[in-house]
Order: sequence, then structure tokens, then C-alpha cells
Amino acid sequence: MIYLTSGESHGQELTVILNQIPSGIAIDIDYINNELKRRQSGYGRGGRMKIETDQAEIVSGARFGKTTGAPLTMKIKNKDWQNWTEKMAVLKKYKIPKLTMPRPGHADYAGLMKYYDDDIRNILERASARETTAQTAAGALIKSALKENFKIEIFSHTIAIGNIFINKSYTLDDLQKIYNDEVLRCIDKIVEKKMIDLIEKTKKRGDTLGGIFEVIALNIIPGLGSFIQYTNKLDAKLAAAILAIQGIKGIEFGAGFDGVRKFGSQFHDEFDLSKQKKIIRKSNNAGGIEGGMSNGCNIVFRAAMKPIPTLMSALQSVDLEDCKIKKAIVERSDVCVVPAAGVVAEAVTALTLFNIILEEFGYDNIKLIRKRYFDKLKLLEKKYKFSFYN
Ligand code: EPS
Repeated sequence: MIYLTSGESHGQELTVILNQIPSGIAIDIDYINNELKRRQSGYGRGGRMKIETDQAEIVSGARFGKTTGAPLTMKIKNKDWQNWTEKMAVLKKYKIPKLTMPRPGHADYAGLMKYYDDDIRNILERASARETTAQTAAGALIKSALKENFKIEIFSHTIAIGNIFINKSYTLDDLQKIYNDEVLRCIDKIVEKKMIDLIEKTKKRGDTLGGIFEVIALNIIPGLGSFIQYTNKLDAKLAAAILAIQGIKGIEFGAGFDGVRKFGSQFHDEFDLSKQKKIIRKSNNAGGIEGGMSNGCNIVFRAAMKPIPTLMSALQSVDLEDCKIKKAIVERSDVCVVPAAGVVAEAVTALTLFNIILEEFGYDNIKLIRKRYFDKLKLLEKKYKFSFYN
């Protein structure tokens, strides 16, 4: 299955097409729209989110509430477009001043050079994180299919905003409880207050913030991915999908970069036997992936998001029109979008995992795929005394 998004931040609408999606997947439009709502929320969002109420509309590839196997197309309207009909006119030409002072950190400058262009508007409209709406819609459909058919669940939560980190351990129950939290989706409510305070102070200064979110995926059959070729490694595929989200600069699995402080004897997740004589692990420093394959433990990774490059107190730039030092362009933007990025990461994690499931268990009908999946899982439980480990 491949999915392709199209659409500009202030264009008419966003579109996503999922090609080679299996037939028989139940479509829960309320679930999809709730994921879109989650992506829109979070303390530190800017004015745009007050304009939009993102709603997905499915226009092809489905009948009577289920996918047919034909390419599935979803559209999400940009309500703001009505304020941009001249600036973003598709055919007619209007006299609109060009944007020529690139923002450090945005796609502006490299994008202009790539397309040999001289108006940053042509770059920023597509580079905008508004595109993640389409990814979230596609991922939401797949995330609900993973849950319904394979019992796979995916959560995310905020670990850090700027230099403020959570200071509390947590359980899956805690993550479930904050799933629809509209503030920062942070399990540590004392620290969350400090994060909000920091966002407020940062906003007043015209500055922006990044942070870290964590993603956890449960009940993944072992052996997804491969150790055979670099093209099929599960961690590499997840990393590529996550790093493709706007603003993401790093990803670490399990114990991550901190893990290198440990000795091998402390790092590696020793095998153990449960009371029911099932094979489990004593820890999950590998983050659920060994040798490029899922190992039955939860898949756990954290991603680092850089501060948003649009600052209201603009950074220094050079005007490409007259080559004079000036302030970078200022577009309406957000102060901090780390919780939203977590929701997008849940979506692309779902799409990545589902694709690997399809590679191993078939592409055509979800019932047949599910049967093959659980047939294999039963064999693994019998032959290898396998049990999922959190
Ligand atoms: C976004 C919509 C955008 C920005 C943001 C993400 O809306 P607007 O540009 O109209 O304010 O809020 O985009 C960026 C941070 C960016 O760098 O482009 C969204 O829907 O998530």
C-alpha cells in the first residue's frame, strides 16, 4: 500500500490517496475526525486552529462503510482558503508581493534554490505542517483497522517541551487516560503546568519551542520487518517515516542514546519465564525491535522536534531581492506543536506497521489477512512459548 498526500496550507483542500488498501476495512469516520481533532489541539497552537475544524470526507474506494480495495481518497477542506483565494489562485494571476526573506530553519531558502524560484510562498505552502492533516487522516483509518483487526494499539505522549522534562514513571493505563487530553498530553500534571508557563513566556517574547514525544505500539506480532536487507528493517522504516514529519530532527528507540552509558550486561533484555511458563523479557531497552524485527515487546521510540522556525520576533535573514540584511518573513504560526506531532507520529507508525503486515500476510481482504496473522501468532505461541511483553 502506498499513500500520497497533496494540498497546500492555504489551498482549497488537502487530499490523501491510499493505493492497494485491502478490502473490507470498516470505516469509522468519527474515529478519523477525532484523530484530526487531537492533531489540532495542544497548548501553544496558533490562530489557524481557531479557524479550522478538520473533517475528513471519503470520496472514493469505499461502499457501505467499508473499503472496496480500490484507491481510497480522503479530502479535508481548508476553511481558511476563502481568505486566500487571490494569494493562492490556481489559474488567474493577481499582483501579490513576493516573499523574499527566508526564515532560518524553514524550507524557504533550500526550497527556492531547489525549484529555481523567487517567491517563498511557492515553497512554504507545501512545506507547511498543515500537510500532516492528510497523513493523520490516512493514519487514523489504518490505526482503527489495526486496533479492530489485530488488537494493535498506538499511543503518544509529551516527554519534554523545551528544557522541561517529565519527572514521573507511567503505565499504559495513564496513557489511555490522557489519550484525548487537549492541553499537552503529558502524564506528569505538575510538570505540565511548568511547560504551559514556559510556552506562555516564550509566546510573549515572540519565540518558539520544540520538544520530545514518545510513541508506544502494543501487541505487534514478533518477526515483523527483517534482518536480511536494509530496505526491510522495521526500525529503519519507522525512523524514515517519523523523520519525514515536519520539524523532526531525531529518533531513538528503547533506551536510546542514554542506553550507551550501560554495559551490555545492563542493556540487553534478558529472557525470563512467566508464571505460565511463557518466554518473556526482564526489560525492554531494545524498544521492541531486535535485528530489524519486532520481538513481541512494546515498540517504544521518542522523537525530537525542533522549535518552530516561524518566530514573531523574526530572526535575521537576507532579502533575496536586494541582498540586504533584513528580518525574516513572519507568517501566522504556532509557538509549540509537540503534542500535535505526537498524533501525526501515531498515524505514520500505524501506516508503517500496517504496510509491513500487508507485505507478510497479503494485500487483498482484511479478513484473510487477519486469519493469516492470527494463525501465525498461534503457531508462535505454541512452538516458541511466546507471550507479548510490555
Ligand atoms: C498548521 C497550519 C499552519 C501553521 C502550522 C501548522 O497554519 P497557518 O500557516 O495558516 O497559521 O499553524 O504550520 C507551520 C508550523 C509551518 O511551519 O508551516 C497545521 O494545520 O498543523
